Amino acid sequence: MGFFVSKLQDAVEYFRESPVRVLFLGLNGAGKTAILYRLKLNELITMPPTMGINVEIVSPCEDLTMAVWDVGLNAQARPILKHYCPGQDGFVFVFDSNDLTGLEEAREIFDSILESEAWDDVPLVVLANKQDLVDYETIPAIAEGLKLYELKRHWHIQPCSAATGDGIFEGMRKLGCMIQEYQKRKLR
Ligand SMILES: Nc1nc2c(ncn2[C@@H]2O[C@H](COP(=O)(O)OP(=O)(O)OP(=O)(O)O)[C@@H](O)[C@H]2O)c(=O)[nH]1
Ligand SMILES: [Mg+2]
Repeated sequence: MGFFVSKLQDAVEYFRESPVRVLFLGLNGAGKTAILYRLKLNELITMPPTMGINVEIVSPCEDLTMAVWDVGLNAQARPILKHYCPGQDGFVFVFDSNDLTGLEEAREIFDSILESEAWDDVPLVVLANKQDLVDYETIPAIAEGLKLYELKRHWHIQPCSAATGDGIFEGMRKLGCMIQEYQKRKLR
């Protein structure tokens, strides 16, 4: 029991001091990089399509530091995606809520990534981005299209907009809590 409590304390300390590793994935143009820089600078920064990886340390709230890997998903990158999975503590899938025609392609990428055993039970947050551009409820359609209800892992879907900032910090704080729970489960 004493050993377990001390392990738990170590995990909480580790979580406070070291950045947790989070991987951002999603179709091209979904808004991954815009979200990353909204988190980092709290403004909308427009960047060219990502040709490699952006890595930034961000702090969505006190006591939570994340090393975010934003991977550009061009055709060459897709086959090697699974190599980014090992060692990640959380996984964010960014989806453009204003383009529901992308759901099928997104689901294919989603399936190919989730096949990787390296994901274990790593928690997932889906950021339903670009909510500033839609005037109807898109969350049920996105959850259905990505078949989130069939997943066996812990997941959460968060409406958000990198343009206005709405929902971004909430989504990442939720992911932080889910990662903390995940790390506790791993110690049991
Ligand atoms: N209106 C609106 N535009 C957004 C939002 N998020 C991103 N954008 C715009 O969408 C475009 C693509 O955003 P990026 O962040 O570059 O998308 P990405 O997912 O990083 O794309 P790749 O690097 O090609 O994979 C840019 O013009 C952004 O300014 C949003 O919430 N609302
Ligand atoms: Mg990008």
